[in-house]
Amino acid sequence: MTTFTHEFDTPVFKKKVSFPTGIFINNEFSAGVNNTTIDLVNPTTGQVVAQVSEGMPADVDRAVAAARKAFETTWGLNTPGFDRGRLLTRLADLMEENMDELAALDAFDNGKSFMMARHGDVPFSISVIRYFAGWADKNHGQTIETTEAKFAYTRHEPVGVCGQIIPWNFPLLMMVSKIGPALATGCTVVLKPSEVTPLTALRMAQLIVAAGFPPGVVNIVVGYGSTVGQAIAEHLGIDKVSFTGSTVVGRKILEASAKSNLKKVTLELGGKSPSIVFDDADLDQAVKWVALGIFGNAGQACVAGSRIFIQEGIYDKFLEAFTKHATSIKLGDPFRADSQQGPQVSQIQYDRVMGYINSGKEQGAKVHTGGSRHGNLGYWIQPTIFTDVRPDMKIVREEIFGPVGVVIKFKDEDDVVRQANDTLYGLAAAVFTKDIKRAVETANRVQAGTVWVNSMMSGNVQIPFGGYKQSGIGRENGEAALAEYTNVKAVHVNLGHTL
Ligand code: TXE
Repeated sequence: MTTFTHEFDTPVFKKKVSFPTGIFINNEFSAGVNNTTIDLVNPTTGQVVAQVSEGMPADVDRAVAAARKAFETTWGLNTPGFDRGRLLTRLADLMEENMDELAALDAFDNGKSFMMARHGDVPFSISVIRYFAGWADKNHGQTIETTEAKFAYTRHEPVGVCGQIIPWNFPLLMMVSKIGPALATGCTVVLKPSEVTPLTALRMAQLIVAAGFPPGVVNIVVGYGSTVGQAIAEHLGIDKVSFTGSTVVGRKILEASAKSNLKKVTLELGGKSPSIVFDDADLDQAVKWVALGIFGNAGQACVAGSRIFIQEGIYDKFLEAFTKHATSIKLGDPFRADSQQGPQVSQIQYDRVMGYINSGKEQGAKVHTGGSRHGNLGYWIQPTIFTDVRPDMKIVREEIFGPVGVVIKFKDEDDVVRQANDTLYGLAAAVFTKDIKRAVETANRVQAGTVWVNSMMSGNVQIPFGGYKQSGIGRENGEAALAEYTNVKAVHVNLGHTL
């Protein structure tokens, strides 16, 4: 079986880290049925740095059997919500004790800045587990008045065994956003991390054991989408699948559900979110938020504000300040304290993003800044701004998922709302203005699951998150997430009404 061992000796984190990287079933690690491995590549250098065990559909079968048994014996309705919450709280405590290590693993696997992971992704992830720990004994049904001859009530029962398929852009955060509500409501889990960034999930497996979760409650099968992911989506023993990733794969998941057992499906998919800057906005603040919105996490965020709409009165001034900001972003080793942008996650993603940059150039858009590779090693791309774009260009219509924004001029509210909504997606939007009426009216008219006013990318676990249109189905975070993991049962008790 494979193990990850690495001596971190960096300016921000020094420690030897070692843990098993096998298939995690019934609280134990083992090799996959095929005994094959997946290479992990460090995106800052392009070098292979570790191996993890590769799962196969037969490993998914093993994991589903373990999850089913746990659901029917030690978890689900067998463990009171209060106790489920206590275990989740213990898990959050253990995560807190290991914050640096979790941040280091996310940075190592994904290429994101250690400092940003340590002060952003990891504390947010801990808050997710704590928040759902709190819900575990509070997700009540209702009593419902009908007639005096009937007593009716509802119960929120766990859906059962949940398949959870996550991507590589926020490895830890994606994992906890899925397991948090599942475990709080009493579901058991078969999780497939991205084959590109499985390390934090596997380290979390150890913390899950240490927290005291019974065997089979959480199972983790690392593997490729076409094998393990597809097997989860098609599995007859899985009651619900929750997926975050591309819209293309989201469609396949829905199709697999339809063709197998009509398992419940929630999808968090892509976006092409608008950032809208009105001419009365605080320019300095707007520039910083808009830049965070498109260059944060190297542009690898589903909510990235990749279409930047600027009102004509401040277009030139904004573009000048925005360009200055973009060129000042420090690309560097994720383990240096001052690095602001890391590499793209993989060769595939690098090629995909560069393909979009080239298509923008070919279709006649102007590269205002950036547009090229950064350095000679790994998968680094300069922060890139396109201007002179047309609505039909690929870089305006499709999700690029890299540090590449298009800047578009607009006239007034009607004009920008029409352009902002001219997309298949509807994940997020940001509006910058000092005029509260304009802010609220625009927020109401934009078709998106999240709208930020005078900020961008700021999330809280208390607030529901999800997409309109082809950005997804269902909600994560907030109370809304609980409904995605429960069935509502209505019980009618006859108190004397005779036939
Ligand atoms: O995504 P995939 P990729 C978007 C973004 C990016 C593009 C491609 O635009 O450029 O998708 O990225 C698993 N059945 N997003 O190729 O393939 C896969 O193993 C079941 C947006 O990495 O969708 C991984 O675990 N599962 C997004 C997960 O799906 C399958 C985050 C996501 O990978 C599968 C990532 C299949 N047939 C990419 N094929 C966001 N919403 O944040 C793959 N997978």
